[in-house]
Amino acid sequence: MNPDYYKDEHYRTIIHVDLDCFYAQVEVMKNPELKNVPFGVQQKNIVVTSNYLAREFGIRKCMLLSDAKQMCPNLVLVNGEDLNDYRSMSYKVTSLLQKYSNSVERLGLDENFIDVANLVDEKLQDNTFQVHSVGNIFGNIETLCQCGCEVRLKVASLIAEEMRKLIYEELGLTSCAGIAHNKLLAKIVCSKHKPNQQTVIFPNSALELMLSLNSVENIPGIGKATSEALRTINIRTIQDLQNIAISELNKLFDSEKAKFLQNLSYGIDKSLVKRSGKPLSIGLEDSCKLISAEKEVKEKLTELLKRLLILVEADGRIPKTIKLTVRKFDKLTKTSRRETRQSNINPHLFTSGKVALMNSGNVDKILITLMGLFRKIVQVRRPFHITLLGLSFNKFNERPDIRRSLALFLRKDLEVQSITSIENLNSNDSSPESAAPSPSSYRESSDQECEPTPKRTKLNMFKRNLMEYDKCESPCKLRVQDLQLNSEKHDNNQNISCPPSVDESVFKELPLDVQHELWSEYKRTRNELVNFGNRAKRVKGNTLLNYFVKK
Ligand code: DGT
Ligand code: MG
Repeated sequence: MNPDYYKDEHYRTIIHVDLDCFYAQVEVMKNPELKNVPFGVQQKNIVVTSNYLAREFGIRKCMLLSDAKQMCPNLVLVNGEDLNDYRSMSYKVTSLLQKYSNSVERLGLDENFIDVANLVDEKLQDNTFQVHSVGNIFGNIETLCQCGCEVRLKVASLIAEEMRKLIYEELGLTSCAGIAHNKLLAKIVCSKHKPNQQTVIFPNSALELMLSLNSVENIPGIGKATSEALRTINIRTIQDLQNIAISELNKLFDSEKAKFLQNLSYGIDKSLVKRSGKPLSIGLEDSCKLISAEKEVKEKLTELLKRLLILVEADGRIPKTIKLTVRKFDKLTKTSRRETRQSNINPHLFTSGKVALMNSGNVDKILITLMGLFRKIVQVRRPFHITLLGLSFNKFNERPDIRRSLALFLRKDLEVQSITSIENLNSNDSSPESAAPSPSSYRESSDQECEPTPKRTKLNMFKRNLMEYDKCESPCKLRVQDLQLNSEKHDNNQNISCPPSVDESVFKELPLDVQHELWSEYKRTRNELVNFGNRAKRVKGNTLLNYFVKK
């Protein structure tokens, strides 16, 4: 093998994080009494995982319920068919890991690969950084490679320790980590010491690690079909796969796959950590006893939709399409067939308030769409039998940042109401920050929208705040003072209520400081009305309060 190939490959620095008995840990959070009893998480008649106490009795993942009960008669069982809590915790873990690298790849609900090569480079530039490794080391360390990979992997082991600590401190979950120069080795070595431990492997021990797997079906990346195909040419062990002539593998697989498989047996994996985005679709489906009436279909869809809205809420995006899946059962032929139909939905249904607490009117609107889709799939005037219903949202828009849209709303107003003043101010203001707004924005303004020019000092202050807003890296950094135009200073401890003209459900969702701002503005307007009656000037332009006034 070309030594340069190894050298380049060794540059990579990958951490694999796997949460310990994931579903079980989430269940303990919901019911701490489970902590000290052996328990399993059940889906249908299978124990999909168990806590480590139950594993001491021999309980293994995906064991039949009956076998598990025989092994451990005191085994407590928890239903784990609703994945909502697991899914939302899973995304929280990934978000924490994304603090360390842009390249985070999710695998299932409880595993993540993180490429930390850049972070390792950064740490190594700091001369005061003390390089050492933490946790377990797989294999022997007497013949370490001299290319520098050893130092990099040691630094990565320190980063892995920090990640696991963060996951524990922030979310209360313990995890394992594997550290290696590729994804394959990182994943395999991660499982060598469990639970709540981490293990690093240096490239010189790659072969030893692969041989420790015994059978090819234990290699991540080799599924059931591939291992069955390999068995037809008598390949069962890792050594079998290493020793077979590639021409033999080519009889079963294309040349790319044949090479890929043989590489795996040597611990070689060139695949990159693929950055995981948000899921392309968010969906749920439930198999059910025969449903033969439209009323029952509607009830089931209502239940599914409410559960799905909780997931959409956690995801944060605004759905644009909804898809219905139906499995029809034919009593004559005793066969089932799945069919799907999808439809656009109005994104405005999701734009105010909490999605999960969507008002019943909006839920009903979505249900009307769903029942329309259902009638396209099923001829409801004839007898029908449904054994599964599923719903998913598939296209999404990002939710706009409320502060950013507020600032843009107010900035437009500033441009409209103060063309002359800004020009005048600019000519007097020597501050380099105070560049004039672009002339094109003037042209868009219309005279009808103009209102009296605000006082010069306030305008000046507001303009400076907007300049600061422009300099913000992220709109989230916009402070509430930046939005304070003509508002009185408020005492943080004062009571605030929702102004009568504002939708209360929207108000409740706003950050506290924006609520303060709205309430202050409402009080100021109300006082003016009390003090000046009809002489009080109603502010028609883009004020914060007007932004939220019910249409
Ligand atoms: P660990 O990592 O050995 O400490 O234990 P877990 O429970 O984290 O197991 P893992 O990492 O293989 O899988 C993560 C979760 O995924 C696990 O808590 C339950 C679920 N799960 C695992 N295997 C299966 C399966 O074959 N079917 C189903 N439905 N769920 C599974
Ligand atoms: Mg796990």
